[in-house]
Amino acid sequence: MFKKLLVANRGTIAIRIIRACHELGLKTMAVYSTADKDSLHVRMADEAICIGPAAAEHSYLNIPAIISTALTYGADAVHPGYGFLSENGDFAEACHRSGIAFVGPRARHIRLMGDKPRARRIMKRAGVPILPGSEGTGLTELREAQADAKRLGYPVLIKAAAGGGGKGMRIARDPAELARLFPLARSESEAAFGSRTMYLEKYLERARHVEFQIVADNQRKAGHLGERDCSIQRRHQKVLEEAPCPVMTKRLRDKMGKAAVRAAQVVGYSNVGTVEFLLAPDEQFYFIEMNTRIQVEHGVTEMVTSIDLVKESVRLASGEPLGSKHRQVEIDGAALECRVYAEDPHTHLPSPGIVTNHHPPGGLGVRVETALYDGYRVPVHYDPLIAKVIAHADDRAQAIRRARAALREYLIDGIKTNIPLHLEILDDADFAAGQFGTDFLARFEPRLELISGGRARAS
Ligand code: MV4
Repeated sequence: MFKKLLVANRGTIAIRIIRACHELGLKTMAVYSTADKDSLHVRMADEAICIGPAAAEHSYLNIPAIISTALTYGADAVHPGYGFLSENGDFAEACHRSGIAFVGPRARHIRLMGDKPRARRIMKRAGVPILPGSEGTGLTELREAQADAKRLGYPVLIKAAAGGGGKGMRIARDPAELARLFPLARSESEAAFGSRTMYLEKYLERARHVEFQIVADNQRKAGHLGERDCSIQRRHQKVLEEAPCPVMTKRLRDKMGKAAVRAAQVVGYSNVGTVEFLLAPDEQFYFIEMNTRIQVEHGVTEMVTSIDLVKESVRLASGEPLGSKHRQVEIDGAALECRVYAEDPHTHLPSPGIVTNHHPPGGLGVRVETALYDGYRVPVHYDPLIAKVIAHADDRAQAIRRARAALREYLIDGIKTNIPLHLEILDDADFAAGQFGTDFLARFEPRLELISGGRARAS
């Protein structure tokens, strides 16, 4: 096992990683930007080093600064968390070349799954179902997209080959929309990923976003820890996730789980990872992408499996084999995660500032992951996710009640949050019935905004 682990992240996930390491008996080292000097992760780690200014590009994304900090202070492992450098093949390779263990898959697998058309090709060959879409390595020109759309039929989804998580994604319902949106999506991809390569997929409406948690060791042993339903997203930012998926059956879980494990095993994947599928109302499912990192929503899987995924990621990176209990797990009850964002609930604009009063909820089955404290200033420079409220109970109806009670109790003064949006979702009849898909918030939000008197926003 490692001796000292450098946490290459901030906020809630940095704290989560520090806790897991301390349980494993590892020393921890935080890195931080000047904007985060008063952050909780800096205090909680055994050591902390300032690596640059507020702009992430010069601090949390600064590969040479992080590698040299690890080498100087003798960290033998680095955990990237999610976001920032977590899916950067160059960073994983730089760690490896410096003799530092990267807690995650090998650089090759990060790069492979980061190339979405390539991942599609591999899955197709492995017999994992994919949606009809562009073949080959992707495309850059509108006329190529037009030819593919003609073959696929509308609506189509324009996706970035280097994308993921919905960035640079656009729905085109007819040729005019394709002509208008393709250049937009391509520019967005170029700005975000430095890549003009795109691909099309047939757009699947009213599907659910169901992702499987994968665990795999260095000896090609792999298993899954069940699924999460992440259909409730706003502009491709997840808002609420849950485990298990409300419409899942044992038979379907077994079938989708086998496909997810095959997806990981055909490439020889190691460490924790997530295989994303779209699940259609007819129970057909399609691979959309694989995420080669721990995810924000890992906590709901932890609650229903009692497996600490962050500890597992560290153990697997150190070369420990997958235990037999991780290859066939029981799903215990239901868990919901509400992502609390520092944003105006009506305009969805970020609401940074000083938290004058912070009192998180608690009690049986309530878990809060946050880096907030009284007097903390939420910086403007980073993601507005400030807390995750996770409720776990014997069944989904109880978990919803527990989440609702917890959110009502949550006191955060000084900044605006999306807690009112969560309370609306948790009170919704379709949500309670588990009857929702990826279009849920699009249908839902105008109603919220009328009730609360906010201005309607076109999306
Ligand atoms: C799709 C899709 C429908 N058809 N692909 C969004 C995030 C990214 N990882 C994949 N996503 C989707 N891909 C095809 N071919 C639906 C989603 C999707 C979604 C789309 C619109 C609004 C909300 C959504 C929530 C989850 C997934």
